[in-house]
Amino acid sequence: MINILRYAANVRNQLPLIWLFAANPEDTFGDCTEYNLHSLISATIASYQPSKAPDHRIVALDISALRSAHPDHWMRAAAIRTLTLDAVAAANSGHSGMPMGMADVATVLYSKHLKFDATNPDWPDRDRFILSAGHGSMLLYSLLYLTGSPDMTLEQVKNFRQLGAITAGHPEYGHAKGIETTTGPLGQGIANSVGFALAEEVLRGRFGAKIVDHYTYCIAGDGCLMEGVSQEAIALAGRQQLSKLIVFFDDNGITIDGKVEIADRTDQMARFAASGWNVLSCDGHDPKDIDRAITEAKKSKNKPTMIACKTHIALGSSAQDTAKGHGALTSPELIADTREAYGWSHGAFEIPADIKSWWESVGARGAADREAWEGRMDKLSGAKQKEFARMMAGEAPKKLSATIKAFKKEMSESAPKLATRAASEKALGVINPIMVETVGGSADLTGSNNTKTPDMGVHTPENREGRYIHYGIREHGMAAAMNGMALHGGVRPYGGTFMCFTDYARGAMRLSALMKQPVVYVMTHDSIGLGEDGPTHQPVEHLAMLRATPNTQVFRPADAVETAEAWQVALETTDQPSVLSLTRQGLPTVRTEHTTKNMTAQGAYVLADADGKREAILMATGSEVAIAMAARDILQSEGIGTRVVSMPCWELFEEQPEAYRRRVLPAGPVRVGIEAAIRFGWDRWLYGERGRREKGGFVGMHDFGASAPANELYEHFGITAEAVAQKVRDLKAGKR
Ligand SMILES: Cc1ncc(C[n+]2csc(CCOP(=O)(O)OP(=O)(O)O)c2C)c(N)n1
Ligand SMILES: [Mg+2]
Repeated sequence: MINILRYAANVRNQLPLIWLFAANPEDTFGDCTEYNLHSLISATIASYQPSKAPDHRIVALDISALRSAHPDHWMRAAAIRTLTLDAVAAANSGHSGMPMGMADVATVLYSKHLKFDATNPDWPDRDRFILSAGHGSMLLYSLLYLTGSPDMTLEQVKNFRQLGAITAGHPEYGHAKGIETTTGPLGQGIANSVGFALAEEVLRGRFGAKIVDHYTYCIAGDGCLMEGVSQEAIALAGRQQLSKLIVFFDDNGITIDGKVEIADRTDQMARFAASGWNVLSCDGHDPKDIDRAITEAKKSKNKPTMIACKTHIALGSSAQDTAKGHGALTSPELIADTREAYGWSHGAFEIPADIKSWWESVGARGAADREAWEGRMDKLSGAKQKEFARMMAGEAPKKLSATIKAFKKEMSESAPKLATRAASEKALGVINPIMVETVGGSADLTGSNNTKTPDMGVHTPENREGRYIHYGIREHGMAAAMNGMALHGGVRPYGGTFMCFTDYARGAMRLSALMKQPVVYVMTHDSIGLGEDGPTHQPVEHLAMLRATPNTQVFRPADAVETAEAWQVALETTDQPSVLSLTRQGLPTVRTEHTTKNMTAQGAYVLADADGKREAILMATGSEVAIAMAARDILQSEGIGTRVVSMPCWELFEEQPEAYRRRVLPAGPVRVGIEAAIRFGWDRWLYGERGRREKGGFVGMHDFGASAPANELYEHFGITAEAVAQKVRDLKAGKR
């Protein structure tokens, strides 16, 4: 009983509100007399301790005490703080407070722990540093400039947030080496870092600790930890016991709207601990305490570590500890006062030579480690060295092409009736054994997504060589982890869920595209063809959304042959993600004549040409290609010459030369697009590409689906061969 009351009091974390769970207290409290109950409540109230420690930030910070406690450290960290103030002032925009608050942690991390070599920023066995709180980009740019990273000149820092500069508002992968991932959408970086750490484990499993042995460090703020994706990432990292992942929580108690308290009172340390993490805390402005915490974190054997760093946002300025400190501090008086508080008498963007050279020595510290690593690499057999280099470069093995050709031949000859999700599994069955860098997985739909092949082994702490990851029901976390894996290099991640739940993964899928990462999304159950699970599970707008996303290739293969071709293109691609939109329901083989050429690589092609005068062109994708073929039979029997164009990948077709596109889609015939999805996007092929408005029609979905057997749904929504034939007749008769 008393425990119930204590629990109620503590959960509420305030003077106890005591809830009685039944109208009649005796129902709940058994033989408690009124007196007993009263004294129990009194005892509980008396023993109640608020679980939250008083916020030390309320106490004014004595900056001069910080300065004098560690004078050298202070000035080195102040270099980050003042560069941030100067760059934000020059841009008249940006975020000053986070770098000012985390400068001490970053200084200790870079100078005492981070294994990196500033002049060789892409050395494979470097520690990774992920700035999840991407709005604090000036922290990263300052560190790269100070340590002597070749790309990050002072000129670039001065051009913070300007067109063409590598110092974008938020760190963008590809702008400068040392920016390990694109961050800014909060929560993505911490979720990427789980992928980085997973890739490291998989590669260590394959090549051993002499070749792959580094840490992944990540700075995440209150915002990152509030985003849902962080929970998916934290839980996955805890389960996988990623002990080489160390997350610094910038525990400053402030976000844009004010104190964190206005929206959240999560005990973050308890939360991480509950997900299987090692949790530590430190005073984020005391270099000794920071060093202690990192040293301790690195000893963790089977748990990732979170270090809650108590910090003050916009440290040393009049905006310290306030929401104002989050954003751009541009007032000249504030900047002057802050510099004075720091004891910094140098001009804007001016770093005294002794401080710069100290930072450069930090940047050079890792050269010996790198050389030692290169020595160990040289001792590997030539074949292993080649394999490592190929995998890190993201090159598919030469054997892939021949393997796919043989598979296609077999499929064309046996012409199975197969769902494309099952065809995908069959294709993976021949791909995975020869492409050992693939790391597959699913968000708890392995049996439905058909993503696992027997050779892979399940990745667990006990089996680091395993290449299959059970991501749990965490689509967003899976996608973000796959980004991290792809960015780490050396592995080729693919992962599955139901196509409808691309929505749940969307935040990270967009970043795969923006960062040009060749992640493969295996999205099955891709239309009303999934049947009885109904409209909640039947995607209708998702193809349009994915096709609207720049730098993403969306494949909707029609049969086992196209599925294998799509896999080949996806795995040979190095600079964009691929989405495979696959069916639940069985489909006939439409490519019954073997071609060695990868037809899907052209995006669209003539599958069956018109007999006689060409009067109609039917364009279809995926499961609707077979419907188009059946419609062609009807139309040909009526003497209407009909061509069927299979369009497994619009993006690739768009890239074809005009002459090829004209050959596939010549002017003249009526055109019908057929796809069990909404029409959005189809007008380009119906009206564009030499098409005409009065000669184009669409057979597909116009609204959400319904729960029923698939065949009935196709009839109900009018996606049938007869409906297509009728559309052609109508268009030919001038009816639209
Ligand atoms: C997904 C997402 N939502 C919203 C934002 C806008 N935003 C940028 S920073 C921020 C507040 C973050 O607070 P915190 O992580 O505590 O950073 P601090 O203020 O401590 O620097 C918000 C809401 C964003 N960048 N990403
Ligand atoms: Mg904060």
